[in-house]
Amino acid sequence: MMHTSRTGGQILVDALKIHDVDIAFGVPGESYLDVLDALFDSQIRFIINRQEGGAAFMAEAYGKMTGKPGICFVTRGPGATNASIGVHTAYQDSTPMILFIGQVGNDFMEREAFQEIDYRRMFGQMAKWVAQIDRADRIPEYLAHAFQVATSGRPGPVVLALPEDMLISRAEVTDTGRYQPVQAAPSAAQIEQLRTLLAASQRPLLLLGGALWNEQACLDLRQFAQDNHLPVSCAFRFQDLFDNHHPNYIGDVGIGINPKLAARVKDADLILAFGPRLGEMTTSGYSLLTAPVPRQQLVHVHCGAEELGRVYQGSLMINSGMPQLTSMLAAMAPVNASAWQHQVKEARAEYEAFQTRPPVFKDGNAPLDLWQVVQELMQQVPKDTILTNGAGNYASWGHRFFRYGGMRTQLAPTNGAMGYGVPAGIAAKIMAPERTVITFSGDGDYMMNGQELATAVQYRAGVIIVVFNNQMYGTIRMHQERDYPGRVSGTELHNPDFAALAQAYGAHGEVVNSTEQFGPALTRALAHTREQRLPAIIELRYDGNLITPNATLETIRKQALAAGKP
Ligand SMILES: Cc1ncc(C[n+]2csc(CCOP(=O)(O)OP(=O)(O)O)c2C)c(N)n1
Ligand SMILES: [Mg+2]
Repeated sequence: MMHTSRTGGQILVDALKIHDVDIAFGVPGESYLDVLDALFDSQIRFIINRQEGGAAFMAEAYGKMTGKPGICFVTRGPGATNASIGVHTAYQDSTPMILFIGQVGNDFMEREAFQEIDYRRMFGQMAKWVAQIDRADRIPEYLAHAFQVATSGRPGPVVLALPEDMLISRAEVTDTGRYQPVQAAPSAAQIEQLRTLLAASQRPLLLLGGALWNEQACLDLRQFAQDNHLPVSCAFRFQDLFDNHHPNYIGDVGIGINPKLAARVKDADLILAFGPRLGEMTTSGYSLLTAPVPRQQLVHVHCGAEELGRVYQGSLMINSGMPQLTSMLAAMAPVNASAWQHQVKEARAEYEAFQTRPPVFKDGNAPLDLWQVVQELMQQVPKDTILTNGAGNYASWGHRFFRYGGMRTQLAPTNGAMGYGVPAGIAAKIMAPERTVITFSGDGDYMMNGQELATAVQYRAGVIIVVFNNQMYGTIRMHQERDYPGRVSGTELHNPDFAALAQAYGAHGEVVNSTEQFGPALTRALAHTREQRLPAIIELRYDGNLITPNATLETIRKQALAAGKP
């Protein structure tokens, strides 16, 4: 219907409602006051963050969790530059997201006015579409297009700049309808071809990943895997696409991959890659599959046509969304699996063996056993618990030993962005207050977005943040010891008392120094977050020498020295 005259801000917020937006994240700026004013009258929950990096990560986590674009509002130059990390993450992780940026008015544009940036150039390489809305009467069109682009094909971020004078100008304009995400689907002939390749194989392996999965797609996929007795692996940081407790699940193909699983991927004669980008982390530096022509037969299914054949020439490449693929797979007549059926049990046994107490804790001397911490965690939390993390070596304790309960129990950045876990955990708890949310964070990692703890307290988001405090940027130190043994440079950290810090924010905080202390501390934190609806930090203080499940810093250094490194 034709509306009476509205301001740009009102037209924009009305469009958000039409496109089903319930929550937006952001940091305010005087550049978009009219939007803030329109939000005042709307049902949309506007979560105010403490830094735009936190806001953008929260919007990204929203997009990952719901499949709907995460909405983020920030101000000009300084706000936009802070938010850029979330845009990059959404791009590499194929997450639908829309970043709105208050922009200099058209009256001052191109003078390098206060905080002025041309966002088309700034975000050109890390967003699917960057535009500036110069006329209020075209807001409905731009918004419909933005939602469409963010969710169709390979999902990703869209950036829209909002000049201040445009936002306060008035227009009479008709609203659009709700956006409709568009995805391709396999043809019947392609499914038949896939079936023929599968029937002819001896050692097939499923590799799941990427965007656009939903509950039903995961169920249909499970049916297909069961019917055809297929071993199922998940790509780097997509470990929740298949219930890790299921007997067909055999592990994740990511950083620190189980060597036995790596051997299976290399030795497979058919890889069914449903959804993942076959990127550097998932292919162990393009080594599990040789580029550009893999040794294995490869069926690559991806929602973005441009991603198919980007690195690897598959035997069969299918452009499809995941529900479109899996509904057809669930209906496909199963093939005779007698050639590989036994491999599922073997591979599952290898996965379970890889999850037993690892070498660094075998002698039982460490006061705080991180493997035991994860075991205790799994005992105490429900199966649908969401586990989030950022980047750092600490993340491997979750990735390797935690069993993710299925869709959507993991929020983690495939682009390896530090500082992601805390805002993602808070956003998850805001979206799903009834679920348990645990964030794993390094001491370095926590400090990159720890300010969002104030957001968690403000909105009573009872997330439990486990800070792995080894007093260093451990990942970099590990590489340092490998390449420049004994020459510690730029990687040591002197940290605050994280428990006291938590308390200063009004959160619950505890320090854990020994294995026995963790269980009771977790029980208290769970009770606190449930009853008070406030966040909690559990700081794990442990020996920094314990850098990975397999090797200590000391052994890495010794090996490097023995190899004649400088
Ligand atoms: C935003 C960002 N900055 C820098 C890096 C490079 N980096 C990767 S891991 C890491 C250290 C992480 O330290 P911490 O969080 O303490 O975890 P630890 O490795 O010690 O377990 C750094 C600096 C990154 N991935 N992301
Ligand atoms: Mg650290």
